[in-house]
Amino acid sequence: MVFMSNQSEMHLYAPGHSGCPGCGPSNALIQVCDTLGKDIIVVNATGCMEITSSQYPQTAWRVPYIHSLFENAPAVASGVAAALRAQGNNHTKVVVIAGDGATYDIGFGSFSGMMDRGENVLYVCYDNQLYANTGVQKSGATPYGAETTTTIVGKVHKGKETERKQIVEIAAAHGIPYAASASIAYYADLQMKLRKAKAINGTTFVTIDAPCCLGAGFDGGITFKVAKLAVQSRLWFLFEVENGKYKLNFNPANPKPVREYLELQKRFKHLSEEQFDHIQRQANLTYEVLLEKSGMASPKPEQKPSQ
Ligand SMILES: Cc1ncc(C[n+]2csc(CCOP(=O)(O)OP(=O)(O)O)c2C)c(N)n1
Ligand code: SF4
Ligand SMILES: [Mg+2]
Repeated sequence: MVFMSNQSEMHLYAPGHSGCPGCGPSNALIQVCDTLGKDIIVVNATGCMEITSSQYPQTAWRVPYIHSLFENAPAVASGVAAALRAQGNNHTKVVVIAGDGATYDIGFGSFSGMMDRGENVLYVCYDNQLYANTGVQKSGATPYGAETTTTIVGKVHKGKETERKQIVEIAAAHGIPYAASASIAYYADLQMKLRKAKAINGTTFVTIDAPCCLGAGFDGGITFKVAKLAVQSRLWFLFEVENGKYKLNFNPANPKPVREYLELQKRFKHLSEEQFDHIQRQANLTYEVLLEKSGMASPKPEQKPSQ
């Protein structure tokens, strides 16, 4: 491991990990660790960010780190939080870091249990919308229309046939004090959400759009462009749910067409006009719903009861 001369300039997630050049999730980890600081203990589920960060005898983590399984990362984090409590330590934050496969699908039971118990843990999902580590299978976060090795494109099937799970809403429905959606392309917003989530004594959840250049099929040099366009075209939203109250943090009132985002990625190269239209309609609809939930929708004309 190479150490920099000026220790204060070091990222807490070190360069030299083996993520692909332009890897969105690796960048998410740099932003997460730098924002949360040294006083954390990371519990990492399996996935690309575990494989590329912690191959013995090397590690990219400059904070205490435990690798766990999909099925029990939130349970392990709950145990660490209990141990800290028993020691009278009320400053170190336990942070789960897990992919979308771990969060939406494989480890969801454990995640749900942790939220139900209200453990003092911050759960961060780096959402690359697919199972990257095992060769690009679909996850519950994979968007409609995307091609993966398990949502194939051929004569009958044209990519994923269902929509993404609404994971922030699902987390918020557990009654946790804070759930939020962020993006690697909006650092100030991400920092605000992580700091807020860290300060709360209870279970908090932040999911981060972190595009995977290899799995989605684009050049690693445009990862931030892809992430930014997702937000600008209303296919990813920056919002938070604090004690049940929704807030849209960035209002893409003059959106880019979804096509601009989709056409940058090979996983969408087969899309038909009908599929583009479907995705555009869904994006607009999700926006309207979020505006409504955030109390930002323009008031509807008064409806008179029929006589
Ligand atoms: C219980 C279990 N099921 C499946 C696997 C195989 N597996 C390892 S990594 C992975 C993909 C994880 O996807 P995600 O959580 O999105 O992380 P990413 O690889 O995208 O970073 C899978 C399916 C496993 N290790 N354990
Ligand atoms: S496959 Fe995707 S998530 Fe994995 S290291 Fe490469 S860019 Fe990152
Ligand atoms: Mg993933």
